[in-house]
This record gives sequence, C-alpha cells and structure tokens, in this order.
Amino acid sequence: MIKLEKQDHIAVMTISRPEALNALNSAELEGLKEAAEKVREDEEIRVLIITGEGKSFVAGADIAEMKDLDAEKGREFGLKGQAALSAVEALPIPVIAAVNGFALGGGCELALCADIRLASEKAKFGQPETGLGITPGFGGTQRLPRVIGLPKALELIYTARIIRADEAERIGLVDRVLPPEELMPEAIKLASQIAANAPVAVRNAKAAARRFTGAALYADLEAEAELFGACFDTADQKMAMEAFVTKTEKTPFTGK
Ligand code: CO8
Repeated sequence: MIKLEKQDHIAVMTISRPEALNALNSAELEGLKEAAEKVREDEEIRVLIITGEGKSFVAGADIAEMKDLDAEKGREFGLKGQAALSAVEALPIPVIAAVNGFALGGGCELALCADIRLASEKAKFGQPETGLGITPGFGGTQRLPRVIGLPKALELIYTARIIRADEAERIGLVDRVLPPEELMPEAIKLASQIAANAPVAVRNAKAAARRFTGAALYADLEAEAELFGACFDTADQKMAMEAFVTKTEKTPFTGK
C-alpha cells in the first residue's frame, strides 16, 4: 500500500508493505504511480517526502513476482517499474527521499528519482541485481552513474555490494546522514524551508536544473529494459531468484 498524507504544503508518501520490507510488486508499482499522479494534480503540495514503513525503505522489486518471468515479461515488468519511478522523478515539485532503512535494487533506484536524499544511520544502499542474475531494471544503470559518476556506479553494480549510509554519503549518493529519530523531523524541516519559498520559482528552478538529466535518459531507459529483460532467458537468473525465494544457497553462476 502507498500511503499519502498532507500537512500544510508538504506531502509524505510512505511505501507500506513491511511484511516484505516494502518490496515493490505490481500492485505497489501501480499505487506508486497513482500516488505520484495525485501529488502532481494537487496544487497545494509544494514538496514531497518519500519514505518507507518499518525497518526498510524499499528492499527492491519483488523477487518472488519476478522469478518466473521470461524475457518479454521481464522487459514489460521493467517498463512498468520505470514508468512508476519516472512519474516520481518528473514531478514538478521538489522530492526528498527520507531513506530509513534498506534501499536496495528498485529501492535505491526509487531514491535516485528524488532531488535530495537524506538517510538514517541505519540505511543501506546497493544494486544487488547482478547477484540475482539480472541487471538493475528500474533506471539504476542510467540514474546511478548520473548521480555518483560512472566508475563508482559500475563498481556497485558489478559487485552487488551493499554499502552503509556513511559510505553512501562519501560517494555522493546521499546528501546527509542522520540518527534514525532525526530523519523525518529533519526531512520535514528541509521541506518546510523549501515550501516557504516562492512556489513558481522553486518549480521553475527544478524544471531548468532537471534539463541536465537529459532527454536522452528516456531512450536510455528503454535500452535498459531490453537488456534487463534478456537476463530472464538465462538459467542463472532462475537459479539465483529461486534460491532467494526458497532461502537456499545459490550455486555458482555458469553464464548460461
Ligand atoms: N522481494 C520479495 N520479497 C522480499 C524482498 C524482495 N526484494 N526483500 C525482502 N523480502 C521479503 C523476504 O522474502 C521475507 O519474507 P518472508 O518473511 O515471507 O520470508 C521478508 O521480506 C523479510 O526479509 P528477510 O527475512 O530476508 O529480512 P532480513 O532482515 O534477514 O534481510 C535483506 C534483509 C538483506 C534486505 C534481504 O531481505 C534481502 O536480501 N532482500 C533482497 C534484496 C534485493 O536483492 N533486492 C533487489 C531485488 S532486484 C531489483 O530490485 C531489481 C530492480 C529492477 C527490477 C525491474 C523489474 C523487473
């Protein structure tokens, strides 16, 4: 479920599926897109904060839902996730991610769609997909290099390494790390500071600055979905996702 609350000019969107560490399945992705559309239509909202319920921000796309997909269905699922995340990124108002816990795979990719990322000391980041036999599929191959630079992004993607909040801050993936109890108050303080400024000027500043993201991004995302989908025709993807779902050890990857 995606919760949306509004106070004064600030909206808080909470990804709430704590029993699965807020992993994004199709229903959550649809909810996310709808919630982003609601925010877009509500002219009273000047800043959006996104966070997760419980100990996780978002632990990725739903592996159980993905495990039996083939290349075409994988590509479609990738495009669906990209559409939901792009709806967040394309909001005309500033978006702050308040990363309270795991931001892995699709969760890290969602955080990358925000303009500013604050993180709890308990947050963990990573793109674990290559360990699951797939590529990042919700924009990670495109947005991560645009935020932290190509070499560091590729290191994280190639190794599937999970990093702590302090390292995420050091490499520029997050703007600030805070004690867990200070995360939301600080996000609201920051949002209030932004909301007190001239709304048209703030929105126009975002529109101008976001041109830097580049129109090419959307063509690049389509290429990502294609390459992501192709991984679903491999035995390695089936083996690794089956192992996650059945909580068993992976066998070595074969390249098949
Ligand atoms: N998908 C589905 N279920 C999940 C996910 C997930 N990504 N993450 C956690 N869960 C579930 C677990 O299966 C478990 O369920 P249950 O209680 O029914 O067994 C519950 O959440 C709690 O998880 P754990 O018991 O594993 O909790 P721990 O605290 O022991 O571990 C971790 C936390 C380290 C976060 C661990 O859950 C984990 O490794 N999760 C997977 C992280 C991951 O690999 N994420 C990337 C997924 S791939 C992805 O996001 C690709 C994005 C592009 C997709 C494009 C669309 C096709």
